[in-house]
Amino acid sequence: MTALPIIAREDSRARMAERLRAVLPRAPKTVLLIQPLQIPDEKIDVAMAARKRYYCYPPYAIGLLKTDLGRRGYDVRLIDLNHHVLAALQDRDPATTGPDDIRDLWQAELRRGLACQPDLVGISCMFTMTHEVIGRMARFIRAEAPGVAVVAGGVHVTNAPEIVLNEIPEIDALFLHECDTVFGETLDFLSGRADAQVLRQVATRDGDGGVMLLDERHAPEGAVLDSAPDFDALPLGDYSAAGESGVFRFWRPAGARASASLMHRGCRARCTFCSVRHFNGPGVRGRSVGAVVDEIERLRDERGVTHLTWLDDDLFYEPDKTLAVFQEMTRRDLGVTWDASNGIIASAAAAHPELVEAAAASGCIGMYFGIESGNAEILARIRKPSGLKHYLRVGELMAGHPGIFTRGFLIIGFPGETLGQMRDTVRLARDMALDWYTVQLLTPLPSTEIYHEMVEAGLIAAGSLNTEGEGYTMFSVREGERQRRRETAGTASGLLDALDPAWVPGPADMSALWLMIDFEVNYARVADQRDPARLRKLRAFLADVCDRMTLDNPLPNLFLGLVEERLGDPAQAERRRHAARGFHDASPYWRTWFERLEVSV
Ligand code: B12
Ligand code: SF4
Repeated sequence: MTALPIIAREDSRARMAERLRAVLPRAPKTVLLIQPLQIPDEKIDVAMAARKRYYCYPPYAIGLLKTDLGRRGYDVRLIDLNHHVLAALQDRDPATTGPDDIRDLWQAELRRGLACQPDLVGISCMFTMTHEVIGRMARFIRAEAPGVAVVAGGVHVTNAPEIVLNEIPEIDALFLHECDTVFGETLDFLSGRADAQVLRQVATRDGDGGVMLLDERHAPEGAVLDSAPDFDALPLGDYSAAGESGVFRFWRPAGARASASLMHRGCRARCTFCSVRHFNGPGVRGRSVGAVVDEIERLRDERGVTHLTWLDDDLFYEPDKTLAVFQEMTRRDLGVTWDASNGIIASAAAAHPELVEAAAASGCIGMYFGIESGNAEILARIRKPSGLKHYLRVGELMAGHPGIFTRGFLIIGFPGETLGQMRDTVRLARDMALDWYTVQLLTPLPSTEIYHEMVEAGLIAAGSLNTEGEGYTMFSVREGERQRRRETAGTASGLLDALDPAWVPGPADMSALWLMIDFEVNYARVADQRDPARLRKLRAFLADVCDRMTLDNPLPNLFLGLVEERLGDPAQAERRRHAARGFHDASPYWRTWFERLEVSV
């Protein structure tokens, strides 16, 4: 996969104006905005969809665009193909539903959307792994409605505009970075209501085989940021019945209806593996307290939402304002629970225990912390905004809030990372003692510093999206799912035979390492746990893993058996152990691993 060179990263508005007039409609009136399916048809497992394992977030981005375009007088329709397909799959028989049926589902819904005869279709593309999907959608739109212009916006197209324009000829132009007003201003320009001065954050082909791009930025602030998304007739209150909104389903009140909200844009940090700084620019911009809490109240009253996940990258930025939001939620007695599935910066939580206190009082039931590594040298190299002492402090702090389920993100496989450094991560995770950890393999995202570093080191190819294969590739759903495919294939490596701390494992060693580290930071700790409050959290989590997330995995069943026994339920304990024995005996993969991990079933 090669990127087109950007021939003219030019600031000539006149030329851009001319090109946009050539490829986009004059005086557009009706605009169709699409949240795409987030996984390609053939990668969707229907049984997993029915267990609500795929993400199903409200389409916040296109909701905001509709608010702005509506104010400007455009007729805007929204369709959410991701929700549409996932909701439809809840009632399908996995044995008889295949990729063709999934394709038929999104195509029928897209055809229904096109019936409004839009002048322009806008596709949202957040993720690099959605690249292929948006290509298919653009081709379908071109075939169904040949005269209609197609544009796209979002994080992926911002990170890799030349690759998108090169590989998806059906997309006419791209909108980069945050487009709360930029998209509307461009439509106003096309309609003759604004002059070319408004053009920015837009890319298109230059007509000579290259790409032209106006990258002058305008980051939304103030009243624009305070706007709430207009979700039109989308059935927001039903989204969590079709998939995941936030990752704490097992700890939310039963029957909760989950949605999302946003307090801040951007992040104070600039971790080398993360694309937030490139996308949102430096600094953090926050909404006003009233705008945030009013939005939540309306979601509850008008859409029946009872649980929220924050979309923020830096929720605890502006401690006073964040505190005021939590206090206002408590004062209004909203009765809405919430989680921070995206992660909180540990040093911010450590410096502001009052925020954690107020969070708990305002309905927080789950927090993730971005930890990544337990090795000080790696943390400095990746520019993590927290250090080991912050992590340990957060561990102590959160132990005082047993109602909040705490999780930590860990990453292994940084360039040059040794086994000894990974062991530091295991040690830190154990000392920090959060409730559970998610271990991920490093994914080099286009536009990030680590991506360029790895290209220079020859670890990945320049211009590659790394969406497929066994090396440094994207997570399609969760790393656990990729692991499950390996289990089925029965490929355990002989990694445990080579335990030199100075050894730098390569991509081929990562699947075995992932399993070992997951075992060490999570399951091995269950055996030491005797505190009833912690055990109840583990029971809720592990039951969700066994009954919804991975149905025939002996490890969580075995440890859930232990938890049930400690909580005084011998019948459940035996049921889980029996299941664990069955899954273990049926799988050569797990028999090998149980032996290596020295676990007896
Ligand atoms: C919430 C979130 C999620 C949610 C989903 C949100 C959704 N709507 O579907 C969930 C939990 C599902 C998720 C999952 C993942 N995520 Co995520 N996520 C985010 C996060 C934190 C916020 C996104 C958001 O809602 N922002 C708020 C809204 C208002 O902004 P916006 O969506 O960007 O929209 C604006 C512009 O993009 C633009 N725009 C958007 N669409 C369109 C369309 C048109 C036509 C136009 C004109 C403009 C436009 O205008 C909008 C208004 O300003 C971002 C970080 C970030 N700051 O972007 C990471 C981020 C997008 N995620 C990222 C990653 C890596 C992942 C995962 C791979 C994580 C993992 N390891 O599993 C998965 C991938 C899921 C998959 N499909 O396989 C990366 C993506 C990088 C990349 N190149 O792919 C980001 C950037 C974070 C990072 N660390 O770098 N994520
Ligand atoms: S703290 Fe999180 S969101 Fe901020 S730059 Fe680092 S990884 Fe990205």
